Amino acid sequence: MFGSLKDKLRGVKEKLGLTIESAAEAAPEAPLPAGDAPAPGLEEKGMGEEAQAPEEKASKKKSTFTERVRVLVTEREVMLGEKDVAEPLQELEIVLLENDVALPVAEAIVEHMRSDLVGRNRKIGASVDTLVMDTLRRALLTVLGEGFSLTGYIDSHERPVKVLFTGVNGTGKTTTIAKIAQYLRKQGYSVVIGSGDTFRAGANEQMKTHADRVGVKVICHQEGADPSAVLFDTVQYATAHGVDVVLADTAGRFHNRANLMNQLEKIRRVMNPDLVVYVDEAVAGNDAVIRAEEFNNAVGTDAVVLTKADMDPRGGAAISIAHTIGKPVMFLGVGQSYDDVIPFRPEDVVDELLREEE
Ligand SMILES: Nc1nc2c(ncn2[C@@H]2O[C@H](COP(=O)(O)OP(=O)(O)OP(=O)(O)O)[C@@H](O)[C@H]2O)c(=O)[nH]1
Ligand SMILES: [Mg+2]
Repeated sequence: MFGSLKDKLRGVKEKLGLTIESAAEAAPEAPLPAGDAPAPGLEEKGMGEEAQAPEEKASKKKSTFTERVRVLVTEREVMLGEKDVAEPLQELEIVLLENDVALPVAEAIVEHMRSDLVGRNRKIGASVDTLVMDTLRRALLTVLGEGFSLTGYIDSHERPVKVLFTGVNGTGKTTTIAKIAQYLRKQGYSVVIGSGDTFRAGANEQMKTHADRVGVKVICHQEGADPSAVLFDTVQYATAHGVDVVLADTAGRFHNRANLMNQLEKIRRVMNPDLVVYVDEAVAGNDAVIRAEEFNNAVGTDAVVLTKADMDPRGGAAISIAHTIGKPVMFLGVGQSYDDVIPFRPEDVVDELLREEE
């Protein structure tokens, strides 16, 4: 998962680390006594040059550090200027964009890193790596949002909790429903599935096969029936039998197909879902982000599932989608078996992205 981005991030981390190291090394030869260091505030206002002791100024390599670094070395404390970090951060932005991170999200990450690194005294201590990793980690976490715990939601809401799955064709809605059904059953919740794709030939059979394999009841009508009616019946069944969760499948559709979007609107009215979940594939990168936004505008979205993350070396959609549409990612699909679904926990995703060994 996200192999290409991980590799590239490793390069950026190294470069940023080297930049910080060289900023520290280029400081005056003899460390200043702590009391003689110019105050950080002066540096931020660009007054450091004037405030600097003449001997310190003389010992600096002018070509490298004019208006560039206000480096103070006091037990390896370093103060970084805008220009110190400009090049590695530009490189980071390019790496993010090349890996399908949406432009505003890449900018937000870079901006967060810049404000985190620049203009403050940094005790780099033994490990520049740690400084770089921590900064990158914080920047990624700000755009990944908080995630969404489905079980937490179920526990705090009246049952049955009704979850409606939407999205374009072939992205993994039906498979995801089977995976989530299995996940919820393993956590002790009872589940019923509504086979709301009455449009595509063979969709009922596909859903039934999945449901049988994960041991969950499925409510079906005939092909061509009104999906609202199927899902209404599914909710009735869940209420009558004390079932905890309704998972409602729908036919794949594009947001610009007015009749199909109206049908989805009717489904919403009739089954009154607690959560509308948008499913798309991580491998679609920016397209997934754009489509998610369109669905969110057209029928609303409460949470997102990104499938096929196992086949996505870039990770751009996973990083961008929550920040772009303002709705959390709930699960990642990571393979073809029923256990291949993992709750989206931003900390785990960042760990994966910054993990050193393959
Ligand atoms: N590698 C991988 N494949 C997946 C994942 N999720 C779904 N798939 C595959 O994607 C294909 C489409 O999955 P479906 O569940 O039928 O997709 P759908 O959105 O219901 O499709 P329509 O009902 O036609 O719109 C199947 O071959 C799935 O096995 C995943 O997380 N990883
Ligand atoms: Mg389907």
